[in-house]
Amino acid sequence: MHRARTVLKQIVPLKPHLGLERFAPWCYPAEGAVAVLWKSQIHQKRHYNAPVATEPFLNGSSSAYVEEMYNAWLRDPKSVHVSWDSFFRSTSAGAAPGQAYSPPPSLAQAPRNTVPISALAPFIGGGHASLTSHVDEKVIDDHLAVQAIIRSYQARGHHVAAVDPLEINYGDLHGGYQKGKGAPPELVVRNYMLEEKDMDRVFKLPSTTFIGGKDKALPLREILNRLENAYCRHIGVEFMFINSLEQCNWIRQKFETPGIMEVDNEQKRLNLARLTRATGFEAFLARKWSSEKRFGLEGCEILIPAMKQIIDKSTELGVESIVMGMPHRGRLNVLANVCRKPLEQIFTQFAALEAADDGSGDVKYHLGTYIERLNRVTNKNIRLAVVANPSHLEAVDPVVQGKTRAEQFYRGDGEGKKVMSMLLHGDAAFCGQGIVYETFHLADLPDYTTHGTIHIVVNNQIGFTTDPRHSRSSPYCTDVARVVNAPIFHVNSDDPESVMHVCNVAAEWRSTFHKDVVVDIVCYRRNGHNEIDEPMFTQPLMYRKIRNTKPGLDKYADRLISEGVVTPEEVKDVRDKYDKICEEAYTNARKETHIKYKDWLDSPWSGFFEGKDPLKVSPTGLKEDTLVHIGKRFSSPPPNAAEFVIHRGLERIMKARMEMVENRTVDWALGEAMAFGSLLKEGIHVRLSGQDVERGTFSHRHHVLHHQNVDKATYRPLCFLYPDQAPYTVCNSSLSEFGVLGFELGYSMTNPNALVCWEAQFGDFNNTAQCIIDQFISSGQAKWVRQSGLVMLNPHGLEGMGPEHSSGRVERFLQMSSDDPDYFPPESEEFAVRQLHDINWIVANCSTPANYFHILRRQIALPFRKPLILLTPKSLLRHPEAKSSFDLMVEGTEFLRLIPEEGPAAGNPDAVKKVVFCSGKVFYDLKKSRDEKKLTNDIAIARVEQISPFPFDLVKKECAKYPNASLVWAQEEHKNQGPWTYVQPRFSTALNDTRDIVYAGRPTAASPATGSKMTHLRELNQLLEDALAL
Ligand SMILES: Cc1ncc(C[n+]2csc(CCOP(=O)(O)OP(=O)(O)O)c2C)c(N)n1
Ligand SMILES: [Mg+2]
Repeated sequence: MHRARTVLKQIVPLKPHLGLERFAPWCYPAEGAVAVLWKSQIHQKRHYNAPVATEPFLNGSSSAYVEEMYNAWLRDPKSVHVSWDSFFRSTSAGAAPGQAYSPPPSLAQAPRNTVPISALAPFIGGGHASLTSHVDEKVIDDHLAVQAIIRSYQARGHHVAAVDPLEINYGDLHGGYQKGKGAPPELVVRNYMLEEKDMDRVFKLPSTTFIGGKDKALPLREILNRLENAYCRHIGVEFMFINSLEQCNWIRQKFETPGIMEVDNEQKRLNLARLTRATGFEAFLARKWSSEKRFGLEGCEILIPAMKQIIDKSTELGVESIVMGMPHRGRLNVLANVCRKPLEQIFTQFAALEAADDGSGDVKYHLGTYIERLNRVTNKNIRLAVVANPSHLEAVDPVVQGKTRAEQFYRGDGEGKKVMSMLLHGDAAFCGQGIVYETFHLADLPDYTTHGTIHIVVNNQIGFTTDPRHSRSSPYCTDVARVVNAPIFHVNSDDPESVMHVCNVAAEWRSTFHKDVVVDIVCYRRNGHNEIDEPMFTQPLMYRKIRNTKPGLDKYADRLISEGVVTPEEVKDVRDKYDKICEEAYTNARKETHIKYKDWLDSPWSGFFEGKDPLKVSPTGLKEDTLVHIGKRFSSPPPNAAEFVIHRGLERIMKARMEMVENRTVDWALGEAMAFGSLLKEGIHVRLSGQDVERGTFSHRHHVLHHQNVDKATYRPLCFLYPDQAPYTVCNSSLSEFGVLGFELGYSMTNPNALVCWEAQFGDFNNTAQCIIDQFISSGQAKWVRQSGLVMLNPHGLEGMGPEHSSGRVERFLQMSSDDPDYFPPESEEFAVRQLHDINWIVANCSTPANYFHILRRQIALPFRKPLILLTPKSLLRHPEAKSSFDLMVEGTEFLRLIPEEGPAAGNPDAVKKVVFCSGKVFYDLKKSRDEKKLTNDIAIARVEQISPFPFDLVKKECAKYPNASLVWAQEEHKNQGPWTYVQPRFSTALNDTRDIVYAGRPTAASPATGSKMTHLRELNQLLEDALAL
C-alpha cells in the first residue's frame, strides 16, 4: 500500500506544473473558466481561509481507482489492461508519470480492469477498424472528459449548489450567469474541452454514477441535466472524501438515481402541516410573551419537520428510542412539536410560578424532557429524551452519547438498532467548540460507540453577532465531521422536500452503516440572537435581505397551492387549528399555580425511589467468604491457564495478591477489586473508564491480562467471578477528559443500579473537563432534578512529580460543595445520611483500602445517588502500611468518615498536647515523623476521610476527647489550595468557636507543586516540623 501511495503521489500531483496536463488535462480547466470562479469567488464570497477550491477533484475516488488498479496489477499484472500494465511497469522502474503514460482505458467499465478501447466504439459512432491511434486519443479524451465532469459534480457540486436561502454565501458563485440557480451546464462543459456540438453525443456512463438509471449511456446534455439536479440544486452533497468506495456508491445512488427525490402529495401535505405547527408555535409565543427570551426558530422552522422525518424514518427502520441533545435555538419548539410535551407545561414556564418540588431550576430553554408516545406515522411506540443542557454550547454532546450508549448496553442493543442519538448544533458552536471534535472521536471506539449519530446543524450563518468569516477557518462549519468520514448534506432550508430527502438519507445511512452523518440546514435567523436583540447594529445588509425574504412556510404553501396539492383554504385551516390548540393550552396554563421541575426530567428512574426509606443505607460490609472468593478469582490466571501465557511480572503480582488474600489483607487494587466484584455479584453493572485504566496509570490494577504470544487475546478476571454476575466493563478511553467524563456522566444517568467510574490519569488533568464538573456534576441535580452516582477518581498527592502531576485540585471541588460552613445539622442517628442527601456531591480522600472499598460500595447502598469525587493515591498504592485487614471489610463494618487516633495517645487523651487533623496520604508522613520523634503519647493524629459533607459530629467528638490539646490542620497542599479553606470555618462551627485550629503546611503558591525534588523534600520536612511542633 505504501508503494501504491508513492506511485499515486507521482501520478496525482497537486499542482499542474508537475506535468499533469499531459496525463489528465481535464483536471485543469482553462483559465477564466469555472475553476477560476471557484478559486476566486468561493474564496471571496465565502471568506475561506483554507484554499479548498484549489484542491483537484481527482484526488478523491479516482485516485482510489488508480490505487485499485495498482493493487490489482501488483497481484497480477495480467488482471489489468495492457496500458495500465505498461504504465505501472514504467513508473515502478522510475519513469516520470508523463513518460510512463500510454493512454489507459476508460476509468470505469465493467468488468473494470480489462476494458479495451474498442468497447467504446458503439457510443462514439466509429467502426472498430477506424479506431486509429489519432481517433483513439480524441475519443478517449472526450470520454475521460465526461467522466471528469461527472466526478467533478460528485466531488464539487456542493460548492455551487444553491443551498443558501438568502443567496448571500451560497448559490451565487456564478453571480454573473444565473444567480442562485447553480452552475449552468454549458459552463462546466466548456471547461472540460467539450463543445456545444458534443451536447447530443451519447456517452457511456461509468459505473461510478447512477444518473442513467437503467440506461447505460446518455447524451451529454442529459448527463449534465441529471448531474445538475442531483448535485447543484438545493442540496450540496459532500462525501467524496469518504474512504469507502461502497459508502460513496451508496450515497451516489441516493442522490443520482432518476426520480429519487420525487415526493407524493401526501408527504407534501405532511411537510406543510408540520411546518405550519413549527411556525405557529413561535408566532404564538411571540404574540403572548413578546419581550421574553425564547431563542426562537424563525428562519429555520423546517428543523421541526426535519427532525420528525428522521424520527419517522428511523422508527420505520427499527429504532425505538432516541436520545437528543440540542442548544437553546428552537428548543421549546422541539419539546412542543417533536416530543409533543404538553403545551401547558411549556407555557407555565413563562409565568413566574413557585416550584412545587426541590431544586433551584434552570431557564426554560435549557430544560430536558422524556416522553414515551406512539409515532402516528409508523404506528410504533417511541421514546424521546431531550437531555437538559447548560448554556455551554456543545457540552451536552458527550453526555448524550454516554446516555445513549448506556441505553443500548442495557437493552442488549449491540449494534445500535434500537437506540440512537441525535445531536443538534449551531453553526458557530459546531466549528468553534473543541468538545465537538472530542465527541466525534468517540464515535468508533468499541466501548464508546453509539453506532452512528445523526447531527443536524441549524446553520443560520451567524453566531450571536459574529459572521462565519470571523468565527472559523474551515470552509464549512461542518468540516469537523470529516474526521470520522461522515457524509455531510448541506441543504437549503427553504426547500422542504430537499430537506426531507436528506433527512431520509441520513436515517438510512445510519441504519445501513451505523456511522455518523451530518445534515447542515442552511437557513437564517429572522430575529436577533434572541427576541430582544437588535441585529441591524451588526449585520445591516443581511437583515435587510432577511426582511425582504418571505417566511419558509409562506413560500412552501404558495408552491403547493400552485401545484394544486392544497387550496388556500386548507392552508388557513391548518394554521387556525393549531392556533386554537395553543390558545386552549394557554388558558389551561393560566390556571396552574406551581411549576414542577420533575416534569422536565430527562432520565426518570422509574421504580428506584418508590417504596424506599429515603434515609436508609444498606450495609457495605461483606461476608468473609465473599471477600475470599473474589480475592482468589481476581488473583488467579484464566481457567485455561496452560495455554494463556501471562507476563512474568504479572505472575508475581498475582501471587502476591493471593498471599494477601490468604493473610486476610488487601492493598488498594485488591480493595477496589473487592468493591467492584461484590457489586457485580449483587447484580450491579460496573464500568470503569479513563485513560489507561485497564492496567492502571501506576501499573497497579491489571484488570485485563494480555496473552504474551497471541495478539489481542485477553482475560478479564472480574468478568468471571460468578456465573450470574452483572457485566463488568473496563475500558481505556481516548485521550480526552471533557469528552470522556461527559460520556460517563451520561452513562450514569440511565440506570441508578450501576457503578460508573471515570479515572483521570492524574487528578491535575480533570480541569480540561471543568465544564462537565461545573455545569453538570456539581449543579445537575439542583438545576435539573437529575441525580447521578458517578465516581470521579483523581490521583492526587504531592510526591515531587512537579506542578502537573500532583494535585486533583480538591479545593475547587470543596469550594463548590453546597453545605453551609456555619451550620451544624442536628445530631441524630441519621446525621450522616441526611448530610449526604442534602449535599450536591461527596468529596473524599481515603487513606485505607478498606475505606475506599466501603465508599465505593456505599455509592450503591445509598437510597439516592450523589456524585463521588475521590482523591486517590499514587505512592499509597504500594505503601506497606496502606493495607487493610478483612476485619475492616466484613459484615458490621462501614465507611469511616473520620478515622480517629488509635494509638497510645488515644489511651490517655488528657495527656495529649496536640491533635493533628489531616486527610489522605500525608497521614503516613505525619505518623512516621511523629513516631520517629517519639511523640506517640503527646500527639494524636485524626484523618478526615470524607471531607465534604463535613463530619461536624465526629470532629466535635474527636476534639472533645482531647480537652487539653491544641488543634492543627496539616496538609501537604499549599495554603490557598487543599482542604484548608474549606475545613477551617467548619472546624469553628463544629467546636462552636470555643477552640481554634491552626494551619500547618506549605505557604500559598500560584502553582500546585514545585518542579524541584529538593524543594519538595524541604517543604515536606518543614510541614512535618510545623505540624508536630509542641
Ligand atoms: C461555550 C459557550 N461559549 C459562549 C456562549 C455564548 N453564546 C451563546 S449563543 C452564542 C452564539 C451561538 O451561535 P451558533 O452556534 O451559530 O447558534 P445560533 O445562536 O446562531 O443558533 C454564543 C457565543 C455559550 N453559550 N457557550
Ligand atoms: Mg448560528
